[in-house]
Amino acid sequence: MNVMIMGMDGYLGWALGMYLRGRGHDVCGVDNMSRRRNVHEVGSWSATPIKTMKERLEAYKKATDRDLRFYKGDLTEESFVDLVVKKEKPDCIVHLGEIPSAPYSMIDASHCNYTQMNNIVGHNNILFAMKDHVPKAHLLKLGTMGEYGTPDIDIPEGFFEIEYRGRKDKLPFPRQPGSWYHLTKVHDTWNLMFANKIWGIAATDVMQGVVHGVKTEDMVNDDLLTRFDFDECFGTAINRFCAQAVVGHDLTPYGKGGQTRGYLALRDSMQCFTIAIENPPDEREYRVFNQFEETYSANELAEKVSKVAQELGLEGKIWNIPNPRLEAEEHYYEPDMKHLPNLGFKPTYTLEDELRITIPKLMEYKDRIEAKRGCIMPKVKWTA
Ligand code: NAD
Ligand code: USQ
Repeated sequence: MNVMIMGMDGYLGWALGMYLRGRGHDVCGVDNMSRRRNVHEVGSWSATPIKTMKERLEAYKKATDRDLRFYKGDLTEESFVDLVVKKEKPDCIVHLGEIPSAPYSMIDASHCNYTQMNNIVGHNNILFAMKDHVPKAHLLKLGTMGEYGTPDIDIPEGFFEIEYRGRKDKLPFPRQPGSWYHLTKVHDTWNLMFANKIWGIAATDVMQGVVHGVKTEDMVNDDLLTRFDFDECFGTAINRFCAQAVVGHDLTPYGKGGQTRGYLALRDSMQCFTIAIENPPDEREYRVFNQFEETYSANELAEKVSKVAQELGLEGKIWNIPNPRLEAEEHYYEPDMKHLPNLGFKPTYTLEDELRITIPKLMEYKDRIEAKRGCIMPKVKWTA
């Protein structure tokens, strides 16, 4: 299959490009390298010393004798997106090319607007280019479990049956996102459903939980590593806890630490994407997959990281600090996850398995985390 990955320089995109190529797909990618700039802007860098895209492509060729094609460009530029989609005519576009940080979008008006413009406009440009050049292709679009928020009832996969004033319908499940970033994903969802309705674009809208870990089997040497962030904006709680443990910083669950999310190992997220790509939706179908393996609260995560850190001779002390975010710190969380297992997905890596790979790998790069220690404690406040 001819697969185009939007956001191929990113945490997931680089790992996915190699994974799909290794399975025999023809893979090309697009990126504007903005993740690198945005992390630099907040004063940090990847704990893993990632190579430039040119070096990555050369290292991949050297290690495997396989090629990946790459286009540097911005998805918010309509003519660029039109051109690459027209040239490549992909069977499937995996859209990972958005700004993924909730705290970054909450810094101020310009970061909110940058995130919203980048994500919503880039996605719309892909939809229009698909309509014009590959109307029968499959769009695998990355949304987030955070679109649903934390309702006090079970969370279905996208839609639910509802009875209201004696009548029944199947409707989109209510979205209650918790940041300007998470809102971009909700806006994308409505735009995607509309494009599906009017143009019949076949789509898988993936509501993905937090992905963690740093290595996949394709990263046979460190020139092929993917990025791993630990600053307050681009580092997720679990990746931050791992980096914190490595440099002897206290692990920082926010507030009461009861905020619960779905988690998925990087290596298993490759399996999920591949299942979705190789089992495309029917013509004109719009489907939603919730994508995660296990659910944990921030406190439970910190305890797991602390346990593995201690096995490795690190201290792993936990310190619940005041929560800079506005969010439920104790809540019900019971999302469904049936569609991927129905297509054959089997979780293979537990959170602890992954931590036993991630933390030792980070220990090799302890100096890089230490050098940016000032980026660990949160400064961005959700409320006025
Ligand atoms: P990432 O920032 O590492 O990767 C995104 C890539 O897209 C970056 O390399 C960035 O430079 C590129 N990009 C952004 N805007 C672009 C534009 N306008 N034009 C071209 N390239 C652009 O993020 P990630 O962690 O790999 O996440 C990928 C996607 O998955 C995002 O949409 C994110 O919201 C979603 N997601 C990620 C997670 C997670 O835990 N990593 C969880 C749920 C959903
Ligand atoms: N948290 C802590 N301590 C920290 C950092 C975060 O307790 O040091 C807490 C947060 O308050 C939050 C939870 O951990 O309650 C998750 O935060 P996070 O930064 O790990 O993840 P989040 O902001 O939700 O965003 C991440 C990705 C995003 C993706 C989302 C999936 O950055 O791209 O969309 O996870 S989900 O969480 O399911 O919405």
